[in-house]
Amino acid sequence: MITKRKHLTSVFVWLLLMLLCAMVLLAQQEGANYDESKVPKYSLPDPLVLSDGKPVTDAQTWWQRRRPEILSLFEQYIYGKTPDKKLENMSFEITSIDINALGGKAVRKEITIYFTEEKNDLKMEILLYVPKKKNKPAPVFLSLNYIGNQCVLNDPGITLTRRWVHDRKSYSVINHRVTEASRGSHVKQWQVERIIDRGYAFATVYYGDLDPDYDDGFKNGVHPLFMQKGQTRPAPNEWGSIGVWAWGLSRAMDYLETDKDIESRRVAIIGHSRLGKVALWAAAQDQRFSLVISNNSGCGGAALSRRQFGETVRAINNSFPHWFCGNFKYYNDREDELPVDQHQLIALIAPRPVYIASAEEDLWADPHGEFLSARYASPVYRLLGTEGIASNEMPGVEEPVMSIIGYHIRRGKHDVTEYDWKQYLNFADRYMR
Ligand code: GTR
Repeated sequence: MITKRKHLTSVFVWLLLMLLCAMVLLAQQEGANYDESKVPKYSLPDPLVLSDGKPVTDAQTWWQRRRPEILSLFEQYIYGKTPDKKLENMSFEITSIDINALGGKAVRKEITIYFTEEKNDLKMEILLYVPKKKNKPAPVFLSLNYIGNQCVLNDPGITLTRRWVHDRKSYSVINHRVTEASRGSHVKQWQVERIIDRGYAFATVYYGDLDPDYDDGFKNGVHPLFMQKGQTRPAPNEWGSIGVWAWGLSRAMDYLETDKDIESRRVAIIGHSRLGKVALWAAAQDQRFSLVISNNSGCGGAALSRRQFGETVRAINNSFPHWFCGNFKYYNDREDELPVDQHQLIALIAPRPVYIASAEEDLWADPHGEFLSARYASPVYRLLGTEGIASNEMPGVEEPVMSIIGYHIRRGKHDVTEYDWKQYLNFADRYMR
């Protein structure tokens, strides 16, 4: 009887906490501006003007001077610098292979990358599906996922993650551990079978393998491996969690370069929402990624910060203090003082193909601000001999623009849908074949 009452009390406290969190989130979202006429006047830093005021008029000056300048501003003030240090004792091991996965259409492999010699918990698990119908190595879509590799397909052969995961409103996560019910719980968001049928391989890693997504003082992920003696947290200009997640994509790339089934000059990275921010930052730093897709990445991703539409710098830093570097917090309510804005993140990807996708009801991510980043990155693409985005105006709903900077806004909410994937595959067919 007493235990039952105790149980009820803890359920009640839990519900109350959830309600409070939801209220805080709603209050934040309610305070946000959703009115285009209230967007403050702003002027964007010009990607084609050097810090000494001189214009950039040729590709060489872009590559040798302006691009490094912009990259270092993003490192210093937004995402924090990724350490130059290499982990000397990193190794990988193929832990399982099934040559008849997906009803015989694909080979499934699981690969563990150990970050240290000890082969302890500092590791990440790559899940890879390669289409069997192919006469040469396959191009691949690589992505981080939110609740473990088992969520992408209902395949009993996938190792269930044993890590801490978010309770993302899901019956398949209990006390921050996934259950069997999480197998295939994100099958719609991933469309793995469609990807395989189109001749692409698919690779994914659980982002929690790299760093858990809560403010843990940077204790439980990869950060401590790179700290100096006596250092307990990253310096204000050193990487936050987004930086570590992006680093993980590059480590997955290191493996893909060794896999004979994969055409490693054709690796597309895709990320949704916070992981869309990660995909953009990864591609800005690592030019081995040949195509990037940002799905509803919003503030700190594709959306211009200066517009202060939907999520603001203050809101994102308050809710997710661990995502960006310490220096970024200075720009709470001071967006106009930022030394860079997000169109320059897109410019760092030039001239590689990049696709930015928004959703009509996802105002928190500022669809118009996401489109404008594509537009204002375009001069850099043009300097490098490509067209940039083919439309100066925001296109209508579900009228995708398929230029080298691609863009669409679809009906509906913050999510990755079948509609999105159809566009991404068309885009990849065009620029990655
Ligand atoms: C929101 C956050 C966004 C976005 C999103 C997500 O709460 O404010 O920046 O990244 O989470 O990742 O789902």
